[in-house]
Amino acid sequence: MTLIPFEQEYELYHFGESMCAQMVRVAFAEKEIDYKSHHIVLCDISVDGDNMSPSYLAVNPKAVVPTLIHNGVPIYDSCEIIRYIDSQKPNQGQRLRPPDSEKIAEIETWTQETSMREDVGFASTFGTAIPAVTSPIIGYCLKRQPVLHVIRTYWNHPMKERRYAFYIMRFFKLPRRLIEKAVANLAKGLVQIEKNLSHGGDYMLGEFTQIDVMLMVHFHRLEDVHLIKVLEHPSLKKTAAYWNRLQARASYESAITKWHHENWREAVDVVFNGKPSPWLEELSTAL
Ligand SMILES: N[C@@H](CCC(=O)N[C@@H](CS)C(=O)NCC(=O)O)C(=O)O
Repeated sequence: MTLIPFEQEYELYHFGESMCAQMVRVAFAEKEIDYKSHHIVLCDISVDGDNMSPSYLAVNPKAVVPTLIHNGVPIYDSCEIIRYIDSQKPNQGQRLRPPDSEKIAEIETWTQETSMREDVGFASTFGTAIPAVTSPIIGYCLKRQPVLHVIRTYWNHPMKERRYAFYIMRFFKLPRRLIEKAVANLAKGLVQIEKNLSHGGDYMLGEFTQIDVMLMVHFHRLEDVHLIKVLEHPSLKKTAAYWNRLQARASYESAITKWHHENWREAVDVVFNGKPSPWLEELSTAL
């Protein structure tokens, strides 16, 4: 295996507003593990993006973030990274994967549902639905970039399906039926979260685990896409209180809001112009 040059035991390549990167930063914060940060601005967010640069491709040939380098060994995929750091330092900071097979099974089920997987259809799970409702923000960031620059940059994306997805967001819009599918799956996920919280504990399994790391990031994104008002629905009272608890954790600020990026924030302001998402009503009705 090729080792990646490193200076510190843990080195994280990540981008401030990437959900996969946010999950990993929250996990690091909860585990109180230090890392050297390499901030990789994504090409879809800025004309100066560098995830497609030869130097980053040498770290991650798929050109995506996050990548963890542990003593020179690369670990890809946000869920893998969270599993890995919790197993490396089980007794440091918050235990994210408790040593209880039933709990691990439940964590894995929720991980499948909430991760940014590439092995299921787009918008077909809670985790893959969120990028669909985020597409207008990414579309806006891409539209700020010169046409030829976007065509050239994404022509070289190592993941072919992403090449077309970015072109669609730059030049068209995602098909309405895909957003409808995403909204239906978001509603399904929210109902399930409320049901899970009926045990009366503070977090999804009672104690704080990897599931809560992932959901903290999803709820933050629901805020960005102006859908968070769905939590005002009378059937989601426990979920609304849960989201307040998640935001009160120190990791929310240190790993999420502290990493806001100006291009993304400007896009959110322009796209929604202070108004709720046009999909809010459909989402509330689907609950
Ligand atoms: N399954 C991977 C997905 C990684 C991923 O798609 N990252 C996105 C940001 S959340 C990215 O780097 N996108 C840039 C691109 O596709 O060019 C994970 O969970 O880490």
